[in-house]
Amino acid sequence: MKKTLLCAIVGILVVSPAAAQTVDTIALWNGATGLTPFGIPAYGTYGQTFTVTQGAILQRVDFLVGNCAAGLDFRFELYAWDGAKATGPAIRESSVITLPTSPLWSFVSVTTRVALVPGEYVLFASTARDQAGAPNSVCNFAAVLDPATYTGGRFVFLNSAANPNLWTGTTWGTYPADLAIRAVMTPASPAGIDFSNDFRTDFAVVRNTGGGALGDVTWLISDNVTGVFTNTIWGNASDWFVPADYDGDGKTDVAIWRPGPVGTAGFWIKYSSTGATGFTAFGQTGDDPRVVGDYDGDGKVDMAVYRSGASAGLPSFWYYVRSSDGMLGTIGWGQYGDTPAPGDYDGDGKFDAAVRRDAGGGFAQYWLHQSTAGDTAIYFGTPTDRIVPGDFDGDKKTDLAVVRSGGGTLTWWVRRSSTGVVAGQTFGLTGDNITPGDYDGDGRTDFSVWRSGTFWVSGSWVGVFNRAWGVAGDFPIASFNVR
Ligand SMILES: [Ca+2]
Ligand SMILES: [Ca+2]
Ligand SMILES: [Ca+2]
Ligand SMILES: [Ca+2]
Repeated sequence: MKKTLLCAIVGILVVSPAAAQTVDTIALWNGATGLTPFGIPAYGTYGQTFTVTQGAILQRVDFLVGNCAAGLDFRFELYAWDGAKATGPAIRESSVITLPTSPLWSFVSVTTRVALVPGEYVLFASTARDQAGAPNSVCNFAAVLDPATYTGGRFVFLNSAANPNLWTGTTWGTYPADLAIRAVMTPASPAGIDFSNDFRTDFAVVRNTGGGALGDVTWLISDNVTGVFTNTIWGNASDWFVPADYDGDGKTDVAIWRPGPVGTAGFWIKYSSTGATGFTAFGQTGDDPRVVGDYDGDGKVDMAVYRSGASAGLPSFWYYVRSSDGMLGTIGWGQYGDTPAPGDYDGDGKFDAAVRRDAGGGFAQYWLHQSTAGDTAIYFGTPTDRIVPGDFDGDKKTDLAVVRSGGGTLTWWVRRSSTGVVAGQTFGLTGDNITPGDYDGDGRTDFSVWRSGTFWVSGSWVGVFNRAWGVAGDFPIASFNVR
């Protein structure tokens, strides 16, 4: 392959502190240097490998390509990288991008939100799927001809012609350079019910396999990405299911809360990090344990219960065990008749107590006790809506969200924390289990329901899809804290 003249390149890899893993070699590009030929029919695949060291959400990819002898179509792809070639299925594939016949650079920006686990990946542009009927063309890809510019990866290429199978089927070529590319990444955060820490909610149901009101239950888990199936017998049919990441390894732990008198009631947790099991006496019959969350902000979910005021006018209390020091935390918030609706509404990493209160006239008011932003009350929805916890806009702040049944269908109403704007979307049927989670791995909670053995997901990135899992009568775990 030929290249343009190497010009002096000054500077170091630019890293934004707020997005620790962002890769940006465009900042070092001299405005002229490029690699060629990218185009049709040969050398149709140009890519850049890169390394993710901590879970990250790839938000956007920018690059410059142009100087095309003829217009052409290509797609941008994201795959895992095995050291020699792309591997596995596409993590993301863009729609077709068209380059004009032009002597100029085109700045291309591809928004492609997706959570990535630590590892090596390859971002590449390829004409392989889009060569039919196209004229021969040669383009230039902006690049930095110093392979030490970015040490987490390098420029790679493939003479893939019109055969995309070669992406994963043959060893790629290398050349000492980095593409001029900006891969904007932000830290990923747990995706609700995620037993494998890949930032995607898993498909999981609990089944009464023992039979009867006190029958043993089995947790049946299908990993979202790999499809690997695991089952765990844990708890019985009269327990409360409270899956959460109690040991802070990023993986949801199988856990139940068993009601009973003080000293008997408590949390039975199967810790993912060690496989050990533990019992902690906490709470008493009548408490609501579905308020578990990270109240002290140390990255571990704290065991917690909500204890409603006993009668009209009496206050409610939230009790939790601080995972940071084992001490009891107490929050007085809410009153008899309220519905708990906790979350991290101010996005400081600490769970906030919150309740919904019937405000009269068919209105509901949410009273938030935020750990940093303070107390506030917001009118939202009706007192009979189902409360759906989640971060639907992906700003790491819990959004007020409900599901309302009407006319045989479900409407999801979300008040985005980023804008305060309320919007509704119909998804699901009356009677479905409501199973919010981030199933498509873009960092945003998706609308999802489970119906007689099938999860239906309206992915915030990928659109509607479904996955068969479980049978009628099972309990989908993702609905454990929907009220
Ligand atoms: Ca904690
Ligand atoms: Ca908070
Ligand atoms: Ca949000
Ligand atoms: Ca999503």
